[in-house]
Amino acid sequence: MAKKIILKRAEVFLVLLNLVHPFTTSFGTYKQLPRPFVKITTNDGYVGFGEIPTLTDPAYKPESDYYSVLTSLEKFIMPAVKKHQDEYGRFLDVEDLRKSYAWIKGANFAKSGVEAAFWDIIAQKEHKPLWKLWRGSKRVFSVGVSIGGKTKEQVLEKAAHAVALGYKRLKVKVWPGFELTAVKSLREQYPHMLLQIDANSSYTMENWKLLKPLDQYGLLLIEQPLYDDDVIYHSEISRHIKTPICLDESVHSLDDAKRAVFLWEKNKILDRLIINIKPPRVSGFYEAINIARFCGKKGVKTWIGGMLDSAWGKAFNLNFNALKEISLPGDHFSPTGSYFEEDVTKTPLVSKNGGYSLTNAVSTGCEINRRTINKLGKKLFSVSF
Ligand code: OSB
Ligand code: MG
Repeated sequence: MAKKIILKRAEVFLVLLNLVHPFTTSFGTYKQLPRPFVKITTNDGYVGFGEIPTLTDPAYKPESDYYSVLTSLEKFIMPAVKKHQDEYGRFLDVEDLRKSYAWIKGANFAKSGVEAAFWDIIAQKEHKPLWKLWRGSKRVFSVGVSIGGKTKEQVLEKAAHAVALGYKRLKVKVWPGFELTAVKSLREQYPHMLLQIDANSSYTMENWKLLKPLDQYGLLLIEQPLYDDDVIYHSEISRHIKTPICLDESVHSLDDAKRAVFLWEKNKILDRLIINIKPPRVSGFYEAINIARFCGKKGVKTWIGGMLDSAWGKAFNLNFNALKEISLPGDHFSPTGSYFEEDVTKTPLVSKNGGYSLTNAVSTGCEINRRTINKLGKKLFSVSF
């Protein structure tokens, strides 16, 4: 068990990350991503970092933009954490931390950054890699990439790059009218590749039938075709599409995952449900682990989604991938080498032949470069305990 944690200081930085190649989804194209990083220092000298993989606007989900994350952190979450320490003098574990801000509705992205910094500290205190702390057992696994291109040519170019780098699974961003073009051209080029699509909520109950012809292309899954807050209509259209539906945006908690399983089970199509577990979307790794275990028990496949995270965030996700319940390759790497012109870790994460091997190094297994955080970032506020 973790020894108790007494906080000394919490700081929030906004780090400006520049993408090497623009990334396009159904909701927009991103080039530059300002990212909040939470830095926590304990009274016995441990320092933990947590990245909050926000975008510049709330087009993916409410509260996934950095403006709202910074407000939630400054006005509500940090004061709640401080109040807990003022009252009890310490934190016993991650559950204790989560209790301190449990009354705050939503703000999952913001909460996840504080929790990640806490996990980093606990792993260091216990001198363990995160994957061991989380009782993971798979040290080697395949990884995938997410391709966000505006045109067929851009998609094929990124895919060629990814395939040359050895990645084992391609996911491509689609929207109404682009689905067949993207899938057909990728399938022609790569008949045996694990292939899946992500619609990021761009279809409606009026046009979802555009997805039906995709059944003949042997896709692993169709990710979040409908509304970002919907589970019910997704379960309904899943009755008419053979390819499994994967939920991303609409799962915020273990309860949401349970509700989805309930509906797909009721329709007797549970083998058509897959869940993308994105830790920041569900408030952090604690909840993410519980979702993975629940889905594992139900036989529902899961994988780990990314948010164009820096190498620091990706390293947390790679450790999470060690859980035996995570059954499909995650979005862990950029299709074109590295996502950012300059990243925040001292050494880059390296995939060999489309796989990743976890080491016995403490915490994430890599070191954050504090000089880069200071160079690309600005300290916005801090709390002293
Ligand atoms: O829906 O998975 C998504 C990026 C930004 C917002 C939403 C999503 C994505 C990705 C990126 O697909 C995956 C990655 O980080 O490699
Ligand atoms: Mg997605």
